[in-house]
Amino acid sequence: MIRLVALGEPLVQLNAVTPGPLRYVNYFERHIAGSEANFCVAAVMAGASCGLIARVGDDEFGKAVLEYLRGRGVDVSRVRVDGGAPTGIYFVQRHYPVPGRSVLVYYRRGSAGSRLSPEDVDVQYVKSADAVHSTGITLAISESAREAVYLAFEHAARRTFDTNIRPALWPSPEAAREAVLRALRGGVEILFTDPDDTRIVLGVSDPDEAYRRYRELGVEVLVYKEGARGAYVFHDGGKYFRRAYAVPVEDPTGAGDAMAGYFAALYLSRTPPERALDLAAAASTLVVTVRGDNEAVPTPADAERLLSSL
Ligand code: KDG
Repeated sequence: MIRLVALGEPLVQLNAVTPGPLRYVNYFERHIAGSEANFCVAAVMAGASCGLIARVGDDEFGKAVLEYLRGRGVDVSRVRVDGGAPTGIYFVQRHYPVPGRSVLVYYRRGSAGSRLSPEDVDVQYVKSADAVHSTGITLAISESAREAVYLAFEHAARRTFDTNIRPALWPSPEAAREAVLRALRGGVEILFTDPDDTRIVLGVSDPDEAYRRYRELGVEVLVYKEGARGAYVFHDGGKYFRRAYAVPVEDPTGAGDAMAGYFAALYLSRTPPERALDLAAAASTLVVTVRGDNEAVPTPADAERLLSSL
């Protein structure tokens, strides 16, 4: 079984039960999310093992994160409980101002998760994994978290990375660009990204041009997500496009993480990239049909059922 490790902040998500501006939303549904936690759940669903390196607060929400992720089969043995700061939370505003899209409103500055630091990186644990994953979110939340990612990447056998640039978390696009380019420097085997992030990182958004440029930076496999249109996988000089399925969208948050966790787990266990992308696209399709970032990630058999129903 492929063994993955991810670094990043797990968060409590308060998802608006009704669509529209948050100021008129009276009910929220609580979920456990955070990009790398979502990645781990998806990887486990796809048949890998995944451990999370993170911090949570010594509070009820921190307990909820640990119990939920443990229950989903994620190894939380390297999630440290930090009594000095609270577990981070965020709200999801749905279908407003753009129908079909969500807006994330963070209350996480100074959170326990953002205090992730190189001290939390158990080098032996990292070295024993087949691959280490992180995202631009972890690079953004604090300098110590960013250094933790660079340290883990230095010791990783293989690296996977999702640019996940959340403009609300960065002082400027240039800061994001610089941090992402540094993460790519040691050689990332699978890069997950999209046109918006690639415009920031490379100044281009055409998928073929993006592949050419990322390849020069050492990326072997590029998963280029074009949202509601579909996604490409580029590898060995070739490309394959998977059109997205048209489904009713409840909340697209977490779709990219489902695709990344699923794809990484399958590809690294030697599933051909085209097949891995088909199944990963099925996983991310199901995620957008519900609130919550990871509850609807399917088993491979259910992903297959969706693929064969189309
Ligand atoms: O990809 C989904 C994430 O954006 C969401 O779970 C919250 O981790 C999160 C973040 O920092 O945006």
